[in-house]
Amino acid sequence: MTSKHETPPLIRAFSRQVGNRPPFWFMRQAGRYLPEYQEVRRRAGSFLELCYTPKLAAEVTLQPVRRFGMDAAILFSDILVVPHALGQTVEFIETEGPRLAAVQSESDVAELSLERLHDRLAPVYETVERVAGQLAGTHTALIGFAGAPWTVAAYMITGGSSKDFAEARIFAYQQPHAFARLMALLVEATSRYLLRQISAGVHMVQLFESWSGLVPAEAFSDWVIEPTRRIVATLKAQAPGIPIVGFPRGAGLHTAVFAAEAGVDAVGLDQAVPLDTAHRLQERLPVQGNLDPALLLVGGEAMRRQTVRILKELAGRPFVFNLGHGILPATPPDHVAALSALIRDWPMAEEST
Ligand code: 1CP
Repeated sequence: MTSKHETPPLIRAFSRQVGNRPPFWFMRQAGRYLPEYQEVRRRAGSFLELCYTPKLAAEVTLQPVRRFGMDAAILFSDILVVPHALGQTVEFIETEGPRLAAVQSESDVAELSLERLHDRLAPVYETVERVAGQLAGTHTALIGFAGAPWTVAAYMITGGSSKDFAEARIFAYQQPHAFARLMALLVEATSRYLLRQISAGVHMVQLFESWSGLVPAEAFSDWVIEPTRRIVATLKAQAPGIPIVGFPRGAGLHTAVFAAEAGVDAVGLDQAVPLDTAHRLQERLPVQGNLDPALLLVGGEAMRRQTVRILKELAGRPFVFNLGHGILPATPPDHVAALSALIRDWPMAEEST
């Protein structure tokens, strides 16, 4: 326990402070790899029901922190609650993933509405309040999040997951006006949604641009950087001091431009980003990443070796340890415990290399 006014280590890292060891959390740290999650998930019935039941959502948000002692809890919800709150039909099918009533035309876009946004998302804000209340007085930060507009639009247009989201790109090229209208709506909805998460008590927010790797180079500025920049500008004006992390997964050569132009306070990196590139990016802003989730699943010496490499290269500058993407469902919880211990004990772990 600590005083209410002490800043959590995670938040200090985003104001470019470097502590003894970097703070850490893991994308998808709550979820199917944890037996205690499976138990609550069964009780909730459907996945969306779990997201919209504050007591249960708060419980699964806190489960990984209790077990592993990460420096942050991430709100348990999903990026697709925003389309749902805009009036689109969204379901999660057990073995298949999300299924949405695909947006196929400008009239489909016109049917979506901001009117009931906060109504429908009220349970999510209540989850934030509950978790923030339980974390008050601890060192653990609470992370809010949303999908970035391109990634959310890709699901909305495709009607579910996809390897390449070709339908979404085709829609953007064939119906540019409808696409622009959808993106503008998502910029507005996402800004409002994140501002409410902030007033309910999150300490920082992350924008997941999980599918930025599918955006053609010529469109990267219009589809990824500009919408993010607009959300960031609104948040900075209305909630200054709340760090914003952008995670442009798969952005490759565009990552540095994203870091320079999107206005985010820190950039999340996937495992394809070389560590020397990450190290150079730290001259401009804090970075977060980027252990391959497959190495966490494998565990042992291979996991340890790459973790030490990442820490040696990045921990001397503003840095938050994370994975390059979400925890895989088959990951043994023991490996998550071992990784957490390795980071927590840094730099002592270095001596045994
Ligand atoms: O219990 C279950 O069976 C559902 C599995 C599950 C879980 C645990 C889904 C379905 N979403 C979530 C939670 C979730 N989703 C969190 C919770 C907090 C945490 O990290 O612990 C977060 C941050 C997300 C964000 C999310 N959802 C993203 C962005 C991050 C990423 O993974 O790239 C995306 C793309 C989604 C969509 C989604 N939700 C769920 C599925 C199966 C999918 C589709 C993924 C795909 O297209 O491959």
